[in-house]
Amino acid sequence: MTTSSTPGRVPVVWSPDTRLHEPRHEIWVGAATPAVEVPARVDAILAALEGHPRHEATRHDDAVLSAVHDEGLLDFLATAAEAWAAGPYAELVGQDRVVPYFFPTPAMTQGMTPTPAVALHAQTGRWCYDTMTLVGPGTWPAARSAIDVALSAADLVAAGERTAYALCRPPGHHATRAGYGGSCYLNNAAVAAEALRRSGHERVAVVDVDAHHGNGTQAIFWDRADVLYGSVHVDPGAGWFPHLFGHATETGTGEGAGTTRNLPLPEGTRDARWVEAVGELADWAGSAGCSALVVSLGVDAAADDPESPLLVTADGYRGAGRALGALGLPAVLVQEGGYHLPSLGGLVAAYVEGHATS
Ligand code: SP5
Ligand code: ZN
Repeated sequence: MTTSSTPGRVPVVWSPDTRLHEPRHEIWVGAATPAVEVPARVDAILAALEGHPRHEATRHDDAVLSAVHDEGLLDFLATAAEAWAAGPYAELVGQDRVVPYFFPTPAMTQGMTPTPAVALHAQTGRWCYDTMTLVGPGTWPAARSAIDVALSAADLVAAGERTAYALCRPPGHHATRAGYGGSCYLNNAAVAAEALRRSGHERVAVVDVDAHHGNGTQAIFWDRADVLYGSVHVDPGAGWFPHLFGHATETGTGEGAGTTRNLPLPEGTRDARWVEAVGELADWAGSAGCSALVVSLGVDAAADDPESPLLVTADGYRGAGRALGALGLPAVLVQEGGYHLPSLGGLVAAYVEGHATS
């Protein structure tokens, strides 16, 4: 067990099983487009973090996972690919990815209590809220192993490491208690935060620097005072995913009133204002008396990222790392988005270096 850390060296926790998820496609505005959340992301990040000690995740039971997610979602994700393979879909449509076509929204049910759908292709939309997040044969083992990665990193921090990096894939911050979407299935960062709570930290901050708002993490902790959620992201009010959430007016409810903070930024923001916004979230988390930190480390705010609107550079990510590392809190860094394979690893390494040396 490590009880002291070498400055600048951050344990990198990973699992080879995170490569098993192959989404292949995203269905977007009715067309199948090539998936960007691909297994090669894992190897790009591992290569860039080669100088840091590497730890393979160990298996954890479902206790923390079940505290964060609805059992129905977990059962669906664990069994959907096999059930799909057993159905007529290969013959009917010639493809083996579970994808919804039917969504039981309030507009359809209009206050009536629906009887759960029998057909698998009609059940999927109960749990999946978009058409971009396909489930294949490797999705569950990968998503479940990403939870083990997050929990193993939280273990290292609980044992005295100042900072641990969790190479989670698929990402997680769009997954809600009972829903998946946005290329996310299980909420790795929320599970890490819950684990830190259970290891004795009375108040934990989750700070999310992914280009997109982490609506899942926000929803999971929306009414809780013991886990703060702060995010900097491209403004959903300008038309960006996740569309409904991430506005500055969303601040939490009940005991969680004031424990959510959103800093939506316009397209074309660039480093200076983006790093300043990360600093505002760091100040907020620091002054709220948090004793541990989870960073939802998406690097899709980078200029090279496909569709990236925020135009952040590696220097910007290094600056974000410095701002959050300067809090001096025990921290689990959880990988979220970031899709430009040639620059992805360098962006993660820049953040980790900034965080660990500040
Ligand atoms: C974890 C994370 O970063 N999830 C990103 C989810 C948002 N994706 C929105 C993509 C919408 C448009 N995609 C068009 C693909 C055209 N090739
Ligand atoms: Zn993102």
